Amino acid sequence: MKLNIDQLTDFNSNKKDLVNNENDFLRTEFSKKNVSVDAIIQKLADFQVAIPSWALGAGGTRFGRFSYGGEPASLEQKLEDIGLIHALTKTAGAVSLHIPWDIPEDVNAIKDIALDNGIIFDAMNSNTFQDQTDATESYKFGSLNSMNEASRQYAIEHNKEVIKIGEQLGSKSLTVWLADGANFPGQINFQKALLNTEDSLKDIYSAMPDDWKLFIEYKPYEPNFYSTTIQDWGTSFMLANACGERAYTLVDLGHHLPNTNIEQIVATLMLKGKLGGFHFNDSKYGDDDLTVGSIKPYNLFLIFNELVYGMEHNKNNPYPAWMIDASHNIKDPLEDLIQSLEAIMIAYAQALLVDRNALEVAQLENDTVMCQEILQDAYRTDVRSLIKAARIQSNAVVDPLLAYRTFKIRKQLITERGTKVMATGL
Ligand SMILES: [Mn+2]
Repeated sequence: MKLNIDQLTDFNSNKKDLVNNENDFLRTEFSKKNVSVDAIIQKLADFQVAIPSWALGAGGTRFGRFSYGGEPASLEQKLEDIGLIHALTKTAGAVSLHIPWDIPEDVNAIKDIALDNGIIFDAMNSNTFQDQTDATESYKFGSLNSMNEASRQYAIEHNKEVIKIGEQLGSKSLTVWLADGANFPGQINFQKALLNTEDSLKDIYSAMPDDWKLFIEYKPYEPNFYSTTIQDWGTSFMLANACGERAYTLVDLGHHLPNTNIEQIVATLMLKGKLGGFHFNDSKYGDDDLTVGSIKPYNLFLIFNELVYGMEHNKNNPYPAWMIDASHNIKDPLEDLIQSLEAIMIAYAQALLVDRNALEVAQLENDTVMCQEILQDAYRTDVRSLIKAARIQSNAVVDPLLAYRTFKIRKQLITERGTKVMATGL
């Protein structure tokens, strides 16, 4: 199914004046602080977040999976679903594919559907965390870190294959996340596992076209519960430096131990020009894959505060590749993604409102109270009308979730696809 522009325009009618009135108030308030509300609206309108192909169906836990009706059964349908979110929000103009779950049968047909929906192909994701049915080598005891040379080469070749598929689609980057690690002390030799991983990544890096980037994701635990070979940002940073200048660290919000200061990690990486990608989600205990901003919205704001500072000051850091990395076990996946995009835009808008000149002065004067006040003044501002204005400017709808329900999109998808379909890979 596809939404037409008249439906969207009708939905917005009568709402423009209200949005303008709310923003006039913010314009007056923030012009006193030399913050341009209209420049912020433009930045919000330009902001695009990639949707991963695996977030469009119902995910599961190791205990079970509960299907959601109307799930996309093919890559074509996944792109159509992202097209729906993008039409409503104009913030989801990119897809991140997962190979082998999303190998296109007809590359040109897939490119046409993406183009038709205004979607570009962002980072490609390889998969060496599970054995496929036709696999000739196993990843049970590791992939790029493996002591078994045949398994390691098999994993390297898979990544090279992913690069080839990505090239055909117009992608410009590869994200590598490894499940490699150990469940028990003594199971692996830490040094040999790390050296193998470095050698494997260098081999993959050398197979990338000159205009491609390599993103190296890290995670402290899970699926292995004793050690992970790329456990933290420092290990990822070290590996990225070993590979070369187009290799970067990727930060995933859920891949940290509780209470880790993620905003400081972001600042450190951007200072060194090595923050390449960023995955959004939220969590209470670990890699919970919950909806962005649903648990720790102030933390998300503090992280965005560093991202905004880095984007303004660290010209040696590339523009980060943004992606939502979440799994939806009980919610409608499309509604969850709309909620996630809303939370991302809110945190970004609040970070853009920070009075940076005043903050710098307060920091120099060691006025701790005022430093806190300046940040919280931005955080406590209701920025939803700015996001609405950005959406009006981009021909999206002012309230995507309400529009999704008003247009009965899930009901139509169930009618088209049935209740028992299951997305590939899930
Ligand atoms: Mn991730």
